[in-house]
Amino acid sequence: AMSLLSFARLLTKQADGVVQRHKPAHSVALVGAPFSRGQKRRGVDHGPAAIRNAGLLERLSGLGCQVYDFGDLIFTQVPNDEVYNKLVKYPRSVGLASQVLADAVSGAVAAGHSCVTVGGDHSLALGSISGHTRQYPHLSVIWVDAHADINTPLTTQSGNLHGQPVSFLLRELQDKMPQLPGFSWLKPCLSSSDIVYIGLRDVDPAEHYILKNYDIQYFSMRDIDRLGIQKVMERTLDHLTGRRQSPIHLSFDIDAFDPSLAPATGTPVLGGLTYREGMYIAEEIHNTGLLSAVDLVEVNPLLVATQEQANATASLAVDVIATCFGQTREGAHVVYDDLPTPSSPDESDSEEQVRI
Ligand SMILES: [Mn+2]
Repeated sequence: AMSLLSFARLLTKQADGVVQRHKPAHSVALVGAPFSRGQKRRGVDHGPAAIRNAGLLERLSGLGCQVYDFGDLIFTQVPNDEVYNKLVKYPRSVGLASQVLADAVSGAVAAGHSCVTVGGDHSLALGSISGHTRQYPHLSVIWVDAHADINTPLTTQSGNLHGQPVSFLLRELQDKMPQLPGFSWLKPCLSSSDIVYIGLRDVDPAEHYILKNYDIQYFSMRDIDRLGIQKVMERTLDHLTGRRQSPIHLSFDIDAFDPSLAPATGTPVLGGLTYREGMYIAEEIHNTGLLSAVDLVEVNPLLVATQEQANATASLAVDVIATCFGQTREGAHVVYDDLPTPSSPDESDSEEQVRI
């Protein structure tokens, strides 16, 4: 049932004073992607439930969004999913899950929705970005993360595919990519100038080589310290939308935030985004009017000492998504065109007289 507040926000007054329902600001498809095989730690498949329990649907409805909940995808276990090259883990499972998600995101965007994918680990971005580009071949990707996730299967040290999705997506890297079992469906769909990173602070040597040699725009935490988040967002959006106004895909890893704010995640790194920097990023992306899909990944409610820490991390994820769809810190007014005035001037006169 719609809350009174959300109903009130759907109402607006026309110039002639007639109150009528107006078209919601966004129609949002919500896709749960409880997938964990892109990494080793257990629990990240509980991310979608944690984020739902933190009130995601209610918050989006409260903003006037029409939310279509696609539920949680079901990922089938691929039997005998042996490591590739003695290192890369669960290639067939990651490949299949991403294929399933690509179909879901593509379908949601084709139906006219903005698509929110809640994970699950970051290997899912293979699927969400591939699916998104089926509808919009030219995307701008903003990747907010402590890590660059751009190792290739031949440079990875951990073997975890959640540290590699970007390498599969970039056209320029394809001569460095081996054919992984389970990935034959995947076509590279981004150019290195289509992506900007924000929040980096734990980058492997091979990843740093790729960022530098393939001319990929990134803003590390040091850059945020140096420039401030306002300039970082200005430059990010100039870089991506300066030439053409492509739809934006935001891939937001909760580990971009400082671990004091987002402790429930698999690979926390000290010195991350503040709450205010995170909200500013999401506000600026909303303000472009170009946001078309969001991934919110790596919330792992099992990796914390207390339930409060898990709840705080999931609430932070909800704040990011809500801000992407129009929640503001300065407030907003849809229902007011005017302030209430005292109904009768005589009444206030008579009160005045009584006081005298
Ligand atoms: Mn990541």
